[in-house]
Amino acid sequence: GAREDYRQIIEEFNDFIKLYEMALLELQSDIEIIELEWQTRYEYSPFEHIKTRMKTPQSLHKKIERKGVPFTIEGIRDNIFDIVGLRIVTSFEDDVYKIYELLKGRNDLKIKRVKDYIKNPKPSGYKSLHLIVETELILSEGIRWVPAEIQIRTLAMDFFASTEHKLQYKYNTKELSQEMKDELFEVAQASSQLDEKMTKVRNTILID
Ligand code: 0O2
Repeated sequence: GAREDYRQIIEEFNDFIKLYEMALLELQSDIEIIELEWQTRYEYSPFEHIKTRMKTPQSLHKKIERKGVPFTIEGIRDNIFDIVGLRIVTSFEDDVYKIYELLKGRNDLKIKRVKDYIKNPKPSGYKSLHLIVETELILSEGIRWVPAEIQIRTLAMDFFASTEHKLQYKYNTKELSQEMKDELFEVAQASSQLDEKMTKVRNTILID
């Protein structure tokens, strides 16, 4: 009956999402181990902090609608690659690329797509390096490769992105006036200048 069908759909959906939850755990521990290794091996670690999140069902639904694909397991599996999200925040801009190189060398990670919003910032001024990856998940039934998005950015880029995201949310997206957008863009430029200045200071210290 309809009730049985409904129950089956929910069960299948739960199993499907569980795979992503497992991938999040896996990816998080992989990154934390890299971070710990750096801290113990070298005096300096490029990691400032790490944050993880699972996409909320609301956000997932919104994105599916925006993309115009069906809200089904297949629709989600084939079109949404950021159900698992991991953000790595660094101190300096070149640390972003240092971490990227490090991830590139791993056998348990496939880098499927790179979106470099540091070299090509978004119109908002947003900067970040986005990697669409697949992480290896070893299950009793075999190996699964599960998609995830890794965002790598500096503290200054993160300050801009997190604060601007909050404002967008507060004012319910497209409501931001041009004046506000311009002001935010200036904040993004100022954040970039902070990164440049910090790098200069560090380079001076390294040379001295
Ligand atoms: P959440 O989950 O709340 O962070 P695509 O799949 O490539 O067609 P998508 O996913 O929009 O399109 O690609 P993109 O732009 O590479 O990644 C979107 C994510 O980047 C956003 O997640 C934000 O986390 C971040 N982002 C992109 N542009 C901006 C921006 O202008 N300001 C801020 N603050 N963040 C930005 P979501 O989808 O918003 O969801």
